[in-house]
Amino acid sequence: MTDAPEALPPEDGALPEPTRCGFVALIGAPNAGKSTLINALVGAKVSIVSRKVQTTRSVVRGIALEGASQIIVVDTPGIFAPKRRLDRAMVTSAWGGAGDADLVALLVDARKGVDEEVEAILEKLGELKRPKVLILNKIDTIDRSRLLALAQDINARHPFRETFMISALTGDGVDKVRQSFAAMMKPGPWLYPEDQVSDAPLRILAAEITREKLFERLHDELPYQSTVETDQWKVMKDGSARVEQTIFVARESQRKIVLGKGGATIKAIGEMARKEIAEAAETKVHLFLFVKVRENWADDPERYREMGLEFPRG
Ligand SMILES: Nc1nc2c(ncn2[C@@H]2O[C@H](COP(=O)(O)OP(=O)(O)OP(=O)(O)O)[C@@H](O)[C@H]2O)c(=O)[nH]1
Ligand SMILES: [Mg+2]
Repeated sequence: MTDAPEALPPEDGALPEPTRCGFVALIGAPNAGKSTLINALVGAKVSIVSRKVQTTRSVVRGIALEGASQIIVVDTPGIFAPKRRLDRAMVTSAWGGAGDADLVALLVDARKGVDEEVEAILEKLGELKRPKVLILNKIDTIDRSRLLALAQDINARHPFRETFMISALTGDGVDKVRQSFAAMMKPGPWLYPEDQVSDAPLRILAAEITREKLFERLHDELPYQSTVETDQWKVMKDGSARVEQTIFVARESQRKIVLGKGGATIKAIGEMARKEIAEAAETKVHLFLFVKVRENWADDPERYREMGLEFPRG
């Protein structure tokens, strides 16, 4: 005997399927494709993506719908051996996100296979008392035959409830993942309205979009040594938004790079960011970017609060 109402044939329409809801944490090494997958599952851009490692800094939640299920997908920073303070905060936040979830999905770059980073995550995964699934990503880049061997190898190290093979980039296999997640959610009411795709306020998403453009535009260490904050979001009489953001860098030389010759670089970054922020906000946006040198921003608790990260002491 259960309390759940019996399913009726859909034509009847009298009793809808009971709703389901839950949290799925996506974890994995940096660059595995976690943010690409969350965007594909949600069907909207909720998390920024780049070719570089360590793009995602804090926990980002995207909201996917499948049938009567609301799936809250938690994107986490890549897990790696942390060195700097910001690295430690990111990795702690990733494991924290996994510990709170109803289901943990480990994403592995199939082309890279089991390297040191994946091995370290697999070793620690046993401590996590949560149902777990394995997702092999980037199958567009490798041979099917290698894929099966990889799935077996990883499952021998840590048994997963299910294994998926997908390409988050092309969308191959993503629907199947969403459907399986939906079936694994517990019966219960939805936590977010039907049309909401992310729990992040627009000002946070806007700062992330500008950071993504910094990643795209600038090379090597610079993106890691910078952070972006939205200082002001003002709705104007005509409905448009005036948005002011500060890009923090660690040194004067970096400020020069971000500005570019005659301000050309910051102008290009601002133009790309403005377009995408306007899309996300569904209104016209006037974007003002400022670049400030804060030598020790990566050791400043205030910056961590803005990113939604716990400040690691010591
Ligand atoms: N070929 C291919 N590339 C992919 C696939 N999924 C993601 N990528 C690429 O891999 C790179 C990293 O993707 P992200 O989604 O930023 O990876 P992430 O795991 O969120 O990375 P961090 O936030 O740094 O931990 C980007 O260049 C993506 O376009 C895929 O299925 N196939
Ligand atoms: Mg990411």
